[in-house]
Amino acid sequence: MASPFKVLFSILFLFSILYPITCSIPHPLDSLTPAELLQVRSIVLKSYPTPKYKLTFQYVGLDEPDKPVTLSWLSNPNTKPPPRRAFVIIRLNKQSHEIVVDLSKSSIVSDKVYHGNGYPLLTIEEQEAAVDLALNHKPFLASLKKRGLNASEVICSTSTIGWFGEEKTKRELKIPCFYLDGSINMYLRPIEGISIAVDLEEMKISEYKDSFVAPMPKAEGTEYRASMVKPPFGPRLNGAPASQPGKIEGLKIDGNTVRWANWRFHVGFDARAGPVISAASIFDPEKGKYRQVMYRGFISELFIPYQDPTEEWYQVTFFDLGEFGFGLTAVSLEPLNDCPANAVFVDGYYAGQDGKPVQVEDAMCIFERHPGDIMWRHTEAEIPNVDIREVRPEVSLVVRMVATVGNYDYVLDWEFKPSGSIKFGVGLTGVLEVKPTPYTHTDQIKEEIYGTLIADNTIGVHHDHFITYYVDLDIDGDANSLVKTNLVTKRVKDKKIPRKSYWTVEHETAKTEADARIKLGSRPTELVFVNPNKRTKPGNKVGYRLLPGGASGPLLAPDDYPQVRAAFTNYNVWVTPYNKSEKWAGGLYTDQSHGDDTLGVWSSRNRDIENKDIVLWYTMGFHHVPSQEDFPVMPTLSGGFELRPTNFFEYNPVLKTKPPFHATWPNCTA
Ligand SMILES: [Cu+2]
Repeated sequence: MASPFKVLFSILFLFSILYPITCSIPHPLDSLTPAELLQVRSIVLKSYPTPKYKLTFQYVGLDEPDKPVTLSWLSNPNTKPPPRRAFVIIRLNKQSHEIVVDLSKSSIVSDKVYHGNGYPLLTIEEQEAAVDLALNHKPFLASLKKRGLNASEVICSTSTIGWFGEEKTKRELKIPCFYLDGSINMYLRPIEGISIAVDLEEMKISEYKDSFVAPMPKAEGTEYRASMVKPPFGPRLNGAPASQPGKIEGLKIDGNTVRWANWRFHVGFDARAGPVISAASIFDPEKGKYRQVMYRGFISELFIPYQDPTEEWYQVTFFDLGEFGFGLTAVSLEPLNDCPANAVFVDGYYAGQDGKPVQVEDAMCIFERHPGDIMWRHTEAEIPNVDIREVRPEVSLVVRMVATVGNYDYVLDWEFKPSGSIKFGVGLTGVLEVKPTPYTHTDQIKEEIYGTLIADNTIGVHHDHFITYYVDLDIDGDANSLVKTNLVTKRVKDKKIPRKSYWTVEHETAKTEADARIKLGSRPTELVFVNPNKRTKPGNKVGYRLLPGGASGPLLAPDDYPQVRAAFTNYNVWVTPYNKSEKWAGGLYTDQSHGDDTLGVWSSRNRDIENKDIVLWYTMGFHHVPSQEDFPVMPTLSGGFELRPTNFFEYNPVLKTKPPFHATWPNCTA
């Protein structure tokens, strides 16, 4: 029998390895806690008591302190943190109210009615209520009967309606419906030809049309559950090598501040953005201190215009963050499969429509990635009688969240490398949005079908995914500039030299916002964000450069309504001066927005951006021509970009990393 001490010790040990998270002093950028969400609710309801007022909480999030206040606290975290405030959007009497709540004083600081275009984030509850209305709508039940469909096998979802030049708009949703009947892959079984709209303010059906009966794609072949798929099977794949669950040597999570290797950063969770990374700094052993890299980074918008301009489909132009929210659609991660064994899991909280906190268990994971790559190496074979081989394996720390927005799953990774790089990764997987068709073979098709015939009676509709990141870089301080390092070809002037040409660099500092609207790939340029006030010993300006991923731009006409609303995708790179209110590239009120509050509009003010506190907006784009491999569930398609130190350190920052301790390699010849 184990001694009580040993048992206690074992429990404590287990606790310490499973929970490297400790609580400490609050950080000014901490997301609102469940207790704070409840406090916000009670403060707002005190002003608008029920049942007299019928209000809904559309968004509740941290109203972050002004940046100088946070920076001042970060430079001396032992001082009292600034007062906690919340930013709230409620709907009340068909109006959007913007309310700022001071939690320390339990009071409302401001309460303004928004009179502009567009509507706030949709709540999950109002979407569910809209779906329920449709499912109980008698004409809809009659339409199902006419098609011979069993109502108990019908599942409905929600679809936003966009804006197409209407002078007056109503807060409405469309309700697309699907037929299970032998499948759980509902999105591949749409009931086409029926249009249902719901007025969210009146909470009633505002339009019902049954225009035509379309074929129903078959259920066969749509299964993806391991327990249900039929042979022939693929190979059984190996899992990652075993490691202790939740155990990462050297990882320390203090409240929401993560320390690992030479990195320190703060992790937050927002109903709209999902993960928010703040105050990312890297330790410089030569300077003996942490140096700032990024003040705040998050995904600002995700625009998905479908390319089928027919009556039934033209409205399908989603803005997933501003309409549905990445935090609201965050899903619980599955240990070992969504995240490796060493992962530490973090819950997320948002306010439900009634203002009460909703928990997303294991919404984010933090894990060490061992990709099997080489961080750096060199074999020196030229020196006689000396055997030199130095190798360091690559290792990084990843913060991951998955947002499942209806049919699509987005894997969002923030990866920190000891070399100083930050990699921003997105993986697209899940189920395609499809349209039924009578066709079963491409030879039958004599018309434009706006997609690919990916299975019998099933068109995977063409679409794009444009993901826009907000990255407030503070390279070694907040005054930064964008320097375009243009690579230019020169002729050799010296006639005695047989070489005719070479390339060199010409530096061009972006003075105003117009200089920093960049379509990637148009010319050979390195985009370097520098602190012009800090130089290395040899005199280079300290900086970070952007390593873009595959770049795509919009293909819609600039005057097309969805593109006017998504003008922030017109360039892959924009740089704006920091402005606390400019966070959401498609505008704060994105649902049915008119494009009058986008990054494109802010940038047209052409403000100074040289040696200023600046923000990088990066848009990665995917043009998605569906293929059969995307059916019935799509293998992950990945994209991303990287910010990499460039003359930030005096020399290779991972030169002196110590090689890891490896488990003894089995010696088969012994
Ligand atoms: Cu896609």
